Amino acid sequence: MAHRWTNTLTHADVTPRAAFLNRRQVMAGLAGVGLAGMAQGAAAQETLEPNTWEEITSYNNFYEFGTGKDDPAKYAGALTTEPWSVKIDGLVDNPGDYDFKDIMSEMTVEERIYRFRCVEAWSMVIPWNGFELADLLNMAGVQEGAKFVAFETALIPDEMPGVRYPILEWPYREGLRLDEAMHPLTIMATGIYDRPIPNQNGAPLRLVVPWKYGFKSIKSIVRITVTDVEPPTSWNMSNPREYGFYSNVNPNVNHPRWSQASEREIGGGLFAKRIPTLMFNGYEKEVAGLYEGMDLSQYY
Ligand SMILES: Nc1nc2c(c(=O)[nH]1)N[C@H]1C(S)=C(S)[C@@H](COP(=O)(O)O)O[C@H]1N2
Ligand SMILES: [Mo]
Repeated sequence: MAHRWTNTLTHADVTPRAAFLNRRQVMAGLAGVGLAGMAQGAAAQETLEPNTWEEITSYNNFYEFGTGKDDPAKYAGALTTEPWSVKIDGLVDNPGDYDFKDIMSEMTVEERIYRFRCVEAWSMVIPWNGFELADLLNMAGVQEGAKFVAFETALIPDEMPGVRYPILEWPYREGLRLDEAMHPLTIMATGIYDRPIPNQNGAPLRLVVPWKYGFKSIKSIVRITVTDVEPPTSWNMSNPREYGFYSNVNPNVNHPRWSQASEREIGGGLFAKRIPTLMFNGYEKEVAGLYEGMDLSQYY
């Protein structure tokens, strides 16, 4: 039975287009609501040129559709994203199957643009539309004793040619510590460039955690579980030495098989330059406090 909210927004709450565009220019490059005033945001705005729609939607990792960078663009179109529901369960006051449309009617997505750097072996800047994961978790009502949040991607073998291969244990799984999940930079993305998020990027909703490596950003989410134990994650299960639970961007902690001190910018063509990897992907000021006192080479 789908859990339903009353939509408290009226037409007057919708931001007029002109104000919205103006606000976009004013808004800090690294985030939307709540973070616009940050000094680092102003600096980031100048340097954070978003990649093109073409770049963002044609070079993807979504192994359920194959391991080639162009497989998601080729095959993810077959994924049925409507209707879509997200099960929220575990240590919450209001567990249930939440219809994606109901979630969207409750969130003020159109007001928010998060222009985040996303890195792994390559880097892009993507102008996401979405809302803070905290808003969704607060709606579900996180209970006392909760410590982690687990996520699962849809597993639809008929529509996902890649899941025939046991490259990862399906469904794709990810997890965050509760304080990471509640941080305002942790978003649920539902759009790119003011358009619905394309299937290859994780329609209809995917996680974005800009200070962590790209693989933490789980796509096409169907389940969110609030729990008191650290949840298993797909990449950690497949190779625990190479992929830890935290996976924070950190130039000082190398992947066992390659240096993570620099990354290649997508969009630079043949001569794509390598740029130095920044601690926490440039969001150190905002998130370093989450890890105070932790040895990040042990908790990688
Ligand atoms: N379900 C699912 N989510 C996933 C992946 C995947 O294979 N399956 N790949 C991850 C990896 S390795 C990366 S780098 C990012 C890529 O996101 P993008 O294609 O939007 O750039 O998605 C992450 N989310
Ligand atoms: Mo990745």
